[in-house]
Amino acid sequence: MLVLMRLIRKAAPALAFVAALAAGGIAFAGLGQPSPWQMNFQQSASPSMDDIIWFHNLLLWIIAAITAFVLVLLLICIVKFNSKANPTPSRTTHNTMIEVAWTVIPVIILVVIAIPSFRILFVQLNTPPSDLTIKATGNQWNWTYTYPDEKIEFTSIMLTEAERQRQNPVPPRLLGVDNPIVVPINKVVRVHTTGSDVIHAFAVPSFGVKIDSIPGRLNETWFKATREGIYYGQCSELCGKDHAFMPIEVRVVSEQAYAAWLTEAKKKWAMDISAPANAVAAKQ
Ligand SMILES: [Cu+2]
Repeated sequence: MLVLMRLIRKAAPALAFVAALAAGGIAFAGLGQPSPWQMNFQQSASPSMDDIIWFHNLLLWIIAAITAFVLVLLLICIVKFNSKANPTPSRTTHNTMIEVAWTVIPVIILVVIAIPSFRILFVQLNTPPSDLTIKATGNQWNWTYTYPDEKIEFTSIMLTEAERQRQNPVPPRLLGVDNPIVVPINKVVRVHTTGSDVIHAFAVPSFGVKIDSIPGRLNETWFKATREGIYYGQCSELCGKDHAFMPIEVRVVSEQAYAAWLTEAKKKWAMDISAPANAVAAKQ
């Protein structure tokens, strides 16, 4: 008994560490970007990601309980029913009660998983009335962002190492871009995405957003950022040699800061709206 107590006391810091990790790994998960020794998702900055993290944790408990249960059954078999402990095995082949239980209980578990799963999927795929729309076009190997209502369009390219070092604060390696997306806080942003050449994917972990950008198709997703800050994502579909070098950067700012950015952006990146309309008219 004494030995056991001593062992527990020695293992206490390690157990506390594991418990801290199990409690969500908050200390190890960055907001808007990955962090060293990260054990869990990036922190959430949108209702969708809150749902995903909640569902993930629910599944973790269910999986842990099933695994522990199976382990206990195995140990009972090994200890109680080995050939030494139980030399004459039972000849039982049927037990109606157990057979009904092992069919019904898994079905109940699957229903418990399916109900929140479908609800979350529906929320993700059903865009609420949006405050602004951004179209993200994946190119080999950068992103073009269009704000159709504001008539602006610009291309976003990853910073080189030298450019990155000149920034203040220095953005994480391979994630900083020259022209980030800027969105206001607490507004529903509808994202339309497509590819101009091959399949890319628009993904920002802290918003719980990941959707393929397919040439000739317009996919839609949405997010509502609830915390100001800088959020990074990456193209998440293998799209060629520089697939790893077309990051996504989203800055969530106050409404005033967004309005100020928009004024500047309209000067720099006003779309030539007459050109595409004329081109279509000429073809018809
Ligand atoms: Cu890509």
